[in-house]
Amino acid sequence: RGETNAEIGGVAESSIMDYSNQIFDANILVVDEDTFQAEQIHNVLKQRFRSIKILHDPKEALKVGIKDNYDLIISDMQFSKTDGLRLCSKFRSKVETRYTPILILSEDYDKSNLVKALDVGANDYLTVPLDESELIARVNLQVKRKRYQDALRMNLFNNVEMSIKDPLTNCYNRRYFDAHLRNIVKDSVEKDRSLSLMILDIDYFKMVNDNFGHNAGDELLKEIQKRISENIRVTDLLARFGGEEFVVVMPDTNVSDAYTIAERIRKIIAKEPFILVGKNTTHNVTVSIGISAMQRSDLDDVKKFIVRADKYLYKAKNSGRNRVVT
Ligand code: GH3
Ligand code: MG
Ligand code: MG
Ligand code: MG
Repeated sequence: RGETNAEIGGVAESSIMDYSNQIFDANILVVDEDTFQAEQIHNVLKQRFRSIKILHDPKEALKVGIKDNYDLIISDMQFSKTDGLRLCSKFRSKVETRYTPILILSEDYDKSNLVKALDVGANDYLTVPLDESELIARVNLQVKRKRYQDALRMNLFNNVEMSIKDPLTNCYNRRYFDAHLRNIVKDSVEKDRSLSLMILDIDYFKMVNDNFGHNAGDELLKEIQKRISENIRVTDLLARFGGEEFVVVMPDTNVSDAYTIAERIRKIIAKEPFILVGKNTTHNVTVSIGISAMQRSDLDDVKKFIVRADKYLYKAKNSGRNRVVT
């Protein structure tokens, strides 16, 4: 009955069986129509856990449980208008409470109901009359498991973020761009829509590093990224292409619209001097931009799409910088 240590991924047994006077940082919701029983649970748990909320109405509990972030929900099996199983499956069907541990309280040892409870997603159960130390042990177990799962989820999320985002500017990195460009091209070809690509390179960026230091250069890169992202659509893909080069892929955008967008970005960067943090000065920065229009044949080799934009960027540099070339 219940869960073993193996199932919770090696959370130490000592911590589960820890009955010291320590208060755990847990937020627990108790749903029980029986005010006496609810009070009894409250009295036991309040000595061990930071926050216990008691609700008697299952409807209200559903609302509150979804709105506030609980580490554990303890629900009675019987209610006058519904039953604990239904409440449990409702919690499971909501994204906010999909992974919230649920403990079911059963008035008597009704095996078929308990099996059903586990079936609809309850994590564990307790039988009444309640045994104080069993209540604490089972609540402890679920709270620890929740902590452990949250940590895993967070870890996974961070790893995915790290592999596709550039840590300095927080926009997509080259790896993400390379992995997605072909799909975007394919999609545009299939839908017979236009697609444009711009490469933006900061002019004389080496001078910023040389004159103001690498940190100032980094701050400037962040500000450039900010100005670009503020002037493109959410459907456009912005990525850091190289050290001080950015690339923007713009679906449903022909060359002349892309030129308009690029000119807007160029002007916004050239017009407003950059504040160099800690240097007590500002610096005027310009960028050069090359734009290419997607051709159906780019699907054979999407590098050609990038190479064309890069050629125009080179032209922009050679014809005086601070300009857009298509
Ligand atoms: P232009 O493009 O106008 O020809 O001149 P530039 O000086 O910008 O060109 P170049 O490509 O030769 O130099 C780019 C410089 O960008 C070199 C490198 O030190 C700097 N850089 C690249 N990545 C970073 C970064 O992450 N942080 C900082 N601070 N500098 C970087
Ligand atoms: Mg460069
Ligand atoms: Mg360069
Ligand atoms: Mg440059």
